Amino acid sequence: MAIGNGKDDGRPTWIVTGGAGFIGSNFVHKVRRENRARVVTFDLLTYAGNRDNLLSLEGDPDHLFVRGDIRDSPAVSALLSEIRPTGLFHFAAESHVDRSIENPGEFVSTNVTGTFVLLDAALRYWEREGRGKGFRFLHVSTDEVYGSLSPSDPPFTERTPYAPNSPYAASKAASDHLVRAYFHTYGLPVVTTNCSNNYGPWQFPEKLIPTVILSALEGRPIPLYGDGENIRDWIFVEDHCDGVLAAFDRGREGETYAIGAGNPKTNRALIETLCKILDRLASRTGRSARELVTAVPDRPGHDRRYEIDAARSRTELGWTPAHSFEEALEKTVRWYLANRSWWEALRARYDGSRQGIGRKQGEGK
Ligand code: NAD
Ligand code: TDX
Repeated sequence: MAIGNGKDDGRPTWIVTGGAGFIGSNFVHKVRRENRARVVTFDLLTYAGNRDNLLSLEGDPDHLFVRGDIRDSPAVSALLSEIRPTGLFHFAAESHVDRSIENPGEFVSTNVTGTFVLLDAALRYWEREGRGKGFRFLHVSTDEVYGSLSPSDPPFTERTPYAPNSPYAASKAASDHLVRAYFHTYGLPVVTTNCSNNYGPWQFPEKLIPTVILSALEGRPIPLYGDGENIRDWIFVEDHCDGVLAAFDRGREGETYAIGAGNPKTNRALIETLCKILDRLASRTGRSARELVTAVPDRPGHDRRYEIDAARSRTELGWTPAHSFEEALEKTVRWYLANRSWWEALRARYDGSRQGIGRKQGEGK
């Protein structure tokens, strides 16, 4: 397993789990674009992982793709021994709430057991030689671990008690607790980030924003869950990646950092904004995409409101989001318009029905 033409010129090498997924691939591209480190992407390529997300890195001698499972302890240990990284960025997860409702076991297995296996292998590596290299374990988590806010509650901070409501959120909360325990018990240098809802290029079309964009482009119904008044706090994926890097560089060991860009929107308002952008950039019929919005039964246990207070990240990490919501949303729509072949290949592989795009045609219900 060689990276960087096998030369050790003292530059850092990082392992990125889940680097073929949505946020992970944006992160890998950013790190390589800015030449911050050599990168080894370690990814199982589940339905959500896609080699095409890293296509432009083919031929980059400072990027290596390794297909593997974070639950495979011998494989993870061998990877650490061979790569000898100074950082491990843990993005790999089962990430879609609707799927966690249908199939919670997969979430416990990947998000809880997978994180445990990584932590345990990282601890052995750190005790052996990682300590001397200044090794850090950066755990990427979510604001969903804090549960749901009522209209009068202040936004989430790092001090908000955990109250996960979906199997996805509970599995991420469990992984956060294991990360914390490995710091407090063994001293493993960990930092955790808890971020709000991301949007941007390479997001798998089961999540809300790509669902709206692709449904509008294909003239399919745009599914709006429940009364459409649930609130999510939106952040452009590159701003999240900057926050992860800031936490790795400047975060205090054992600490958690809430990351959010201060854009809380109801789903109805967000879809309205997207439809306006789509009508302007991509209307083929002269009819508004708004006509496609269709109320569908609500998600069970659907959290009402998320919102992040990112004051600690701003003050301690010196991090601040660089993108405005409206501009980055339009940039995202333009990306999906310019990268039809990327999502058409996914459409061909997977059924695009509600909650089912990740299921191969003919599979499941
Ligand atoms: P994603 O579903 O797009 O990608 C997940 C990646 O992990 C895929 O490439 C998949 O192949 C890989 N993977 C899954 N199981 C694996 C295993 N057992 N071994 C190795 N690789 C495996 O997810 P995403 O939206 O990019 O989220 C990345 C991380 O960020 C997750 O930990 C998620 O909880 C967290 N997060 C996501 C958001 C968001 O809005 N999407 C917000 C906050 C935090
Ligand atoms: O078709 C849809 N219609 C709809 O109304 C979909 C897919 C979603 N929704 C609603 C449900 C949510 O209120 O939109 C909101 C956003 O839904 P998702 O895109 O599924 O995201 P969410 O459930 O909020 O979780 C996301 O943010 C936090 C990510 O999937 C998680 O990985 C991350 O941790």
